[in-house]
Formats: sequence, structure tokens, C-alpha cells
Amino acid sequence: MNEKMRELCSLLGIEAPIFQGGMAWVANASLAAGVSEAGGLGTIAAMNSNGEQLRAEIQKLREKTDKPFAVNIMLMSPFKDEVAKVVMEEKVPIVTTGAGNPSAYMKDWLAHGIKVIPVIASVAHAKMMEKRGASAVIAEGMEAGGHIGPSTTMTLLPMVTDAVKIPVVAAGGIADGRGFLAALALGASGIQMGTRFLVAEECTIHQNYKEKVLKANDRETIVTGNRTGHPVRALKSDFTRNYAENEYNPNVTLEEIEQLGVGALRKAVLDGNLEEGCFMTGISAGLVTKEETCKEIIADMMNDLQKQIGIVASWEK
Ligand code: TUI
Repeated sequence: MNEKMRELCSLLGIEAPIFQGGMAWVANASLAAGVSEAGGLGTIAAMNSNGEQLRAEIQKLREKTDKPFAVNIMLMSPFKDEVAKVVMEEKVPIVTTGAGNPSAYMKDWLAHGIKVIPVIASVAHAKMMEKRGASAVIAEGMEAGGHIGPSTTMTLLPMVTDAVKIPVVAAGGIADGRGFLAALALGASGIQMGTRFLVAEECTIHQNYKEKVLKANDRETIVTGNRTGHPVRALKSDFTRNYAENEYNPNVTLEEIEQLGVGALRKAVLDGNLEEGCFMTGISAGLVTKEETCKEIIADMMNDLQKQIGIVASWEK
């Protein structure tokens, strides 16, 4: 590991600088404990939980591991205020945030000793988060699945690492040692992966979801929601085709479009509903070909990184 990776690991008390993304409906105690036990940073997503459901999930995780973990608070969630309180009451060590600006909560979280690591999609937001006391930022490019910003990982990452002094974690499009090395080359201290962890054995999503990820090629994802201002990347399906048709139909109102998305992620994750489900996935699904344990994924990422460094370092003129 290089100096930056070691600094990030010792800041958070983890062994490998690999975060698991806080995927709504997906990132539960089973997956997060699997990743944390394997030495990475496991994350419980609070997106689909109210305060008490989140508390129960945190307790479940603590029965499985005593290693550090994070809770991800999605700032478009209707439960954001109550889950923001629960992370303090439960003494959660690390909070990551997504899809918005967490400034309103940061003073309280910091006063409770929580390390705050926001997902950012712009240089300005990264600088603001550093000023407000973030321990690190996660710079996420539009290769990622789910709700995305407009920049690519390849361009956003070096601009953010130039702009802030705190560690930067790279997210969006990374699923193997080559992507890991590329992120380090662009100045990152670590990486976050979502899509690769979708097919982890500890990930409890419906098998139909896993099969779709395993079968996906490079052209299998599509971004919908540009008209509503909430672009979301997901695997092409009956749902995304229907959504895209309505999105660009001038007779359909914005409210009607928003309504189409409600519940579709839950139907994909819990029911594996191939007709009505929204299978949120990053473009890196095209790189994900086998089901493994979290331990195998983390070990493979570190070993593949080492191998890729060897390949690059052995270049001759
Ligand atoms: O949050 C995500 N990805 C998500 S959340 C989600 S749940 C959902 N369900 C149904 C419909 C829509 C979403 C699925 N995927 N990633 C983190 C992320 N945050 N990506 C981009 C951002 C972001 C964007 C703008 C962060 C901050 C921001 O602006 C802050 C500001 O105020 O400037």
C-alpha cells in the first residue's frame, strides 16, 4: 500500500482501502458485515429505512462484526432527519452521504465524533465539504449505478484530488485491479465499489438481479430521469424502456414521471420482478462475471492491484 492508502486505512481503522457503496435496498447488515469482516468498509444504506429500522439493522451488523462500518444517508430520503439522529444515538463511527448536501447535519455529527465522508459529484462541493470538516470525500463519476452526477470518474477525480487536502475515494466504474490502479494514478487514496458487491454471496438481493449483472455487457445500462433532474443509471429492462418513452412524451407531466419510479428498485431487489423492477447498476457490470464472498472480492482486488502495478512497472522503452 502507498502512503495515501495507509493514511485512509488508519484514519478509519480498516485494513484495505475499499468501501462498499451504500446501495438503497441492497446494502443491509449482511453485506456490510461481510465487507467489514473482510477488512474493507462495509456500509448500511439508510435510504429505505426509517429510524427504528436503521437501528435494528445496525444492531444486526454489530452481532456479526466488531469492525468499523459506515451508514449511508441518502439526502433525498423522506426519513433523512430521523436516521440522521439514529446514527448519533447508535454511535456509528462513519457516515457517508449521497445525492445532496449534508451541511445541515454536519456540526451535530462531528460533535458526536462521527467521521463524515460525503459523496460529491463536483469540485465545488468537495471543497465545501472539506471546509465543513469532512474526513474524506468520495468522488463519484457517472459510470456509477443509481443516482449520478454529470462528470466521469476519469475527469472528476484528478480535479478533486487537486482541489482538496483530505483523502479522496474514487467511485464509479471500478470493478477490478486495473480500475483500482487507475484511481490511484489519478490521486485517490482508496476506492468505493457498488456493482461488484451486488453479486457477493453475502448480498441478499434476488437471484434474478445477480443473474442480470453477471450477464451484462458494456452496452447494457441506460440513464433515465434527465428530464426530472434526477438521472439514474440502471440495466436496460421493460421498466427503463417504458420510463424512457414516458420521459420524452410531452403529454406526461413531471409528477407522473416521478411516480413511475416509485417502488421499482424495491421490486427489483426483493422480488426480482423482471417486468416492473428497476435494476440499478454501474457500467462496470460488464466486468463482473462471478459470484464470490466479500473476502474473496477484497483479496482479489488487492492481489489484482499488485499484479497491475507489476505490469506497469515492468514497462521498458
Ligand atoms: O446517491 C447516490 N446514488 C443513489 S441514491 C439512490 S436511491 C434512489 N432511488 C430512486 C430514485 C433515485 C434514487 C440510488 N442511487 N450516489 C451518490 C451521489 N451523490 N451521486 C451523485 C451525488 C451528488 C449529486 C449532487 C451529491 C451531491 C450533489 O449536490 C450537492 C449540492 O448541493 O451541490
